[in-house]
Amino acid sequence: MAELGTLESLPADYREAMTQANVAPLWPMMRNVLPHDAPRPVTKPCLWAIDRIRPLLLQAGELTPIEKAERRVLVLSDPGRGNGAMQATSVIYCGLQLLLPGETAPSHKHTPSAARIIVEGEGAYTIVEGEKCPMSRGDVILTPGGQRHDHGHDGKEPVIWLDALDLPLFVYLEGSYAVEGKLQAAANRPDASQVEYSEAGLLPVRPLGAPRPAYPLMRYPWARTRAALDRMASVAAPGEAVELAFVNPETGDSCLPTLGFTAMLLRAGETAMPPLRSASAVFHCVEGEGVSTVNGESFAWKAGDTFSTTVFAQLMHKAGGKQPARLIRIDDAPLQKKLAFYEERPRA
Ligand code: 1HN
Repeated sequence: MAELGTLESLPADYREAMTQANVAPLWPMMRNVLPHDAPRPVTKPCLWAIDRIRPLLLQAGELTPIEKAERRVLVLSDPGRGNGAMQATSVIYCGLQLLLPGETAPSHKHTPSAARIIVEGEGAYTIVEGEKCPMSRGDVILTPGGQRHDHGHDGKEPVIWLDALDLPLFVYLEGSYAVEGKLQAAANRPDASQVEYSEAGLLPVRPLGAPRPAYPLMRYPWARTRAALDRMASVAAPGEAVELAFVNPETGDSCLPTLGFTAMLLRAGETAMPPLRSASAVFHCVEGEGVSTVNGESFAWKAGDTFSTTVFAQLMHKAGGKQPARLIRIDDAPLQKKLAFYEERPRA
């Protein structure tokens, strides 16, 4: 393939004239945006160990009252983009949020969509469009774009959760904003979606013509997810992946429009070598421990830890030898599928 011309090879007065005219030559920049054969990720894989971040988060609880924070969060900043980057990967924002007993985080709604994975503590809840969703470790709770939400805490211990949002996409689209509102009262049927969609394959019957809710299931309790993983593991062949997707039970689509969530189980000592995927991903370990290798770089993780992987990463996960490891994977595959370029390639 031909070498493309450089900027330096152009006469200085020509370059200056282009700058004055607010134009620039494409050819010196072309390979930056169209590398050959596969994207060149900006993202650098990273491990965010809960033991390192938890004390800082609790300290934030002392340093910054909730009234001064609105959301008390330490953002998981991609080292490839530099500290302060509000991105864990290209499309995925993640942060660890702390709510202390008695606190409330004010009500708002915004264009980006969110899901929370509860890391520790009991007694907190989030109210999403009137539906009160209790929070327990490992639960996945949705806050789809445009839906009002606030958080509260009736318990006795700090509660920490991992927020995942498609915020970077909305910022890029110049489409990110929030509308503030008053704290919500819980509706008369708390956690209703959880009750209505409690069994796979069984859906509530609605009158003819009644609209199907866009987001029928708001909370995926860990107890159910864990039991489903364990049932799968009991029939899966050794080495066969045990992974379940969090989906909209009415349509089978991903639970949020742009971000996908799956729960995976690795049996004690088991190794998984997934295909190369065009989607970027963030993994959160709910139970157990293990090691993941991302393009040859090793990250040892345990319950509460979170790590990121790049697009088309060579991945290997290995669970510790004592107990199964249970992880939740967040990725941007649903967005890539909507844009019709999601791809999987066999491992080299
Ligand atoms: C947000 O609304 C929450 O509601 C958490 O808890 C983190 C990060 C950026 C933008 C909105 C929440 C957020 C956020």
